[in-house]
Amino acid sequence: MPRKILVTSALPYSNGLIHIGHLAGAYLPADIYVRYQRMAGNDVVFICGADEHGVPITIAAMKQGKTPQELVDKYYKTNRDSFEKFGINFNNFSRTSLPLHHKTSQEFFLALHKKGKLKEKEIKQLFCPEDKMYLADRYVNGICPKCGADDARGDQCEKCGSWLDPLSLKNPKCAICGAEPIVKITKHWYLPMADFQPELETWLKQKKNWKDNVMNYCNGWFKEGLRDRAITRDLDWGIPVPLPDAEGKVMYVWFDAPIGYISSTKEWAEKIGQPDLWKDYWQNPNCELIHFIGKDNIVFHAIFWPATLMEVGGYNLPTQIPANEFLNLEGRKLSTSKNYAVWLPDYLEKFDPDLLRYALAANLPENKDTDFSWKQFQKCNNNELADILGNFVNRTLTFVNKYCDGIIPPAKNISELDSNVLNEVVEISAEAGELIDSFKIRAATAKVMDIARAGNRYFDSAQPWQTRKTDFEACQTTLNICCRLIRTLAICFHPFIPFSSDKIWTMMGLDGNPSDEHWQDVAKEIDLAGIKLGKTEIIFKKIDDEELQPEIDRLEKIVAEMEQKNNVEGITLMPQISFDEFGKTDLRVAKILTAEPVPKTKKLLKLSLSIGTEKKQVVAGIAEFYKPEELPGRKVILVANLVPVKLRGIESQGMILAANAPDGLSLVTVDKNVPEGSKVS
Ligand code: B3M
Ligand code: ZN
Repeated sequence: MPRKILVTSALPYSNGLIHIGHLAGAYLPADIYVRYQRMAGNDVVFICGADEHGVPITIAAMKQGKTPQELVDKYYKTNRDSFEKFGINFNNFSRTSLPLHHKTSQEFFLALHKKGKLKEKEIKQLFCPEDKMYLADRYVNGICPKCGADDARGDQCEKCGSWLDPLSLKNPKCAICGAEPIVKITKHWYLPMADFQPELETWLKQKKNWKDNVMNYCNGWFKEGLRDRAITRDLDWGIPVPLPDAEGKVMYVWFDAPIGYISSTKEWAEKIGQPDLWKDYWQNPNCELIHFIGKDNIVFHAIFWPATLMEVGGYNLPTQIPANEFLNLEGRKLSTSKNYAVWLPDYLEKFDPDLLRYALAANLPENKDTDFSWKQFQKCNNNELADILGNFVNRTLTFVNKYCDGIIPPAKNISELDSNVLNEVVEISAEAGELIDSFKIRAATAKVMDIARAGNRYFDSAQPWQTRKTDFEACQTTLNICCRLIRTLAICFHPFIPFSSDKIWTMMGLDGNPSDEHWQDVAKEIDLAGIKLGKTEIIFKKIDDEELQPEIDRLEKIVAEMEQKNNVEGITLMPQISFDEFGKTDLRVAKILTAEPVPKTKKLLKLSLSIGTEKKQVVAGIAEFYKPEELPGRKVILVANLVPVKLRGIESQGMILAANAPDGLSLVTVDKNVPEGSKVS
């Protein structure tokens, strides 16, 4: 029985271009999965679209001097085109500004409202007297009430990772004009998440094969207890709240965005002339729902979205959420604002899509953050695609052209060596399929390359260059088998490098397309004898250092600029203090005993430290730069006499010193072996 599967990739905001981090997180793995499932005979619909609402859009529009509509129109087209050129094979790439999506979202909102699932609350909110608007989310900046960082946004502090209430910001300023906001009363609608928590927990507990990152994250939220979540905003860009007393209110972007998966499916069904078919993917309990996302979207997909679906009722809940970790670039975090990224349109102007598809697939951040570097990209191309896969195809087809007039020769007597390799690749391809099916796409990539390795080994052992002279029939058999292996390779590589797999297929003179073949039939006994090869060429050319140097240079220049900027900024010293004032700070050498993540935050670690006779507990914003397991045993500098504060409900009894490096924090440590508790002055 074929499975029915609806696959989604996170809807990218229409406020910027697609970069390699996006690709590795939510798009490439989904595309590989989808292509494989189709070849495995399953019924798959692959849905995406542009996320066109919310403050990320309006702020970007303002910065670029455009209206939100102009901005989203621009990025919708560019992003849709680059996905297509990169071979991301969506059935539909919709947009959330479409009337169909507005209608669907309003139906969701009304359904919740009618069922009495929404809470209405009058709340205080910041309002800019100059711009005459409420300052939702990122429209206000100020000092973080938790860690004191001076550039916290209304919704979140980047420094300590806390989710904030804009009213709690100290010294708040309008992000548009810098004016000091006033407080006004406004009404909003909330999802009472605490009411939904028991049902959500029960549902999530049944998910036995979900990834640890997703489960841990959700359990962290549950442990703290879910709280009311506002799903409306006072903005003029977004989906109007469909209630009579809701003038000027729109839906919060994270309320409407996931509904975009449904409206995109509806749009697809309409486009193919079967307007009701979407129901078969959303309301038929036999359909699996799989959301591919990056780790920053976990809470929205694994908690808020399922809650919405449950409370509205009648829809399938996510079957799987294979969230990926982050991809770094040349050892540093990507930064879109600093242009430190590899942008898809730029890449596609210079290189083939398949090379990046392969390099990323071989290095997906499935269980931990991984790093993309141009050197690794070059290695993947030169040492694997060209030297292993390309070499096997090339040497085989060259022999067929040279010694068999370009016609695949017959296999007469199959030896043990021949049948062994045929059996071996059947096994490898089955294993690769299982790996993809269980979202281990990185391992699957290595597996399919093993088929080409097996091919090369076989070619070397069978020595057709010898048998050509001594036993031509044996030589023909070898080449026949090699051609079968190439057919298998074209099929198995199709999900990963579809353009090259099509090319190989055509070079082999085969009819149709490798994607029309069944994965299970890779080793079907088809005798290719008699088929005339198509025009052959080298599929993967080596990339030399000179070709990559401009890319490496571009990134190094950005790093240098970031460092320079840091240096220049660092020169503005703070006001002078006296010796006495400094002397009040009790700095001590402290040994880290344990370190663990703080639930529901990305940035905080809870540390316990020893200063000799005493232990201290500190909550430090270093989780993005240090893994908990690498910390115990390290000696750091502790500000030991700070008044304790509570961060995320956890007492922090001091602060550890760290330097602000351009790509993150670097802990200050001691040079020699100093006993813990030693005074630092
Ligand atoms: N646009 C956030 C992001 O691009 C958001 C995803 C929506 S998925 C429903 O990270
Ligand atoms: Zn303002």
